[in-house]
Amino acid sequence: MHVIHRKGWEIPEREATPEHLFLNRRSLLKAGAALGAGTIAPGLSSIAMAADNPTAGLYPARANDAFKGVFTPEDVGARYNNFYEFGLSKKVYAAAEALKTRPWTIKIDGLVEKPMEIGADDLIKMMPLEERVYRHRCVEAWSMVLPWTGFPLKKLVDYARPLSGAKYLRFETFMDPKMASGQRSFFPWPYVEGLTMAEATNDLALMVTGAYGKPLANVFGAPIRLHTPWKYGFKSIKSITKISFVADRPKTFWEESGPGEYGFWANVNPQVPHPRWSQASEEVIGTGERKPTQLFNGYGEFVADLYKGLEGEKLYI
Ligand SMILES: Nc1nc2c(c(=O)[nH]1)N[C@H]1C(S)=C(S)[C@@H](COP(=O)(O)O)O[C@H]1N2
Ligand SMILES: [Mo]
Repeated sequence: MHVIHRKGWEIPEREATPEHLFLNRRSLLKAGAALGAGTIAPGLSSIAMAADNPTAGLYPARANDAFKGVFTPEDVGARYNNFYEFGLSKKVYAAAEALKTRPWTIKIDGLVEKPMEIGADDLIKMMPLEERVYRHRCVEAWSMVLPWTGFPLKKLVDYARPLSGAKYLRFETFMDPKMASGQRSFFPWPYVEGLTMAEATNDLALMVTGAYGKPLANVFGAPIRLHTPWKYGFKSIKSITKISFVADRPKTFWEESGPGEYGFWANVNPQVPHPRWSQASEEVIGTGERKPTQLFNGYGEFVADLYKGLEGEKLYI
């Protein structure tokens, strides 16, 4: 796939690059000089991956030059997460090791030419993987920058061959309260998210299969999750088992949990506060620094068109 190089997608170093990030980057660069800036040197990370992963050979994938940048170190990014299936704390990485990611199938159903079920490994092998460094902004007013591997969701939409009546995608996470202790709590499990067809086929919408140049660690939502970097992080559903093409707007997990606080659109906007806190700035995880939040998390020129004519909607909640 060819992506036109656009300067605006780059993450400049001046954007929150603390001392230890520089250090981390410098050692990465030294060790992987031949790879060039923005790519990931294999074998440097302290965080292990499953040895028996048949897709391991696909990593690191080719870097997408339009999305290079300085990212949050792995020992920070993989140690501060939201994954409510495994508890409400940010330190869920150990609990998330209970997630059994193989075998894993993804159901594609609803308004498609032919509903199907596909193995996650087969899907990942079939799709054109690339590395993209993306900003991530949680609705709780913190952020990080993550080096993902994945493929554009649009590729999966094309593969699914939706019928003309399909207006939305509805995503669902696994449901297994025995394995995932958090699913024994009062929330409306399983986790559900949704996008419009136009959002899903925007080039920024990424199906993520890896991070830090390796297959996705459990805590990031293995084996496959979504990232829509212009939206609050809760839209980026983890550990997907079902994608349905539907005519009506799906009711999401967070809309059901807190309808006054979380909506369908959830586009990042510093001027629209959460009912209980400001969204004007964000804490950069790992540095303690606060910086101003950007409209659409800085990706506005690429996604703002999606919302023309929808001004009456609650686009920023
Ligand atoms: N299934 C599922 N997906 C989820 C969540 C979750 O609890 N369960 N948390 C969301 C929230 S609030 C955020 S901020 C991101 C966190 O992604 P990260 O841990 O990879 O940074 O995942 C999102 N996707
Ligand atoms: Mo979040």
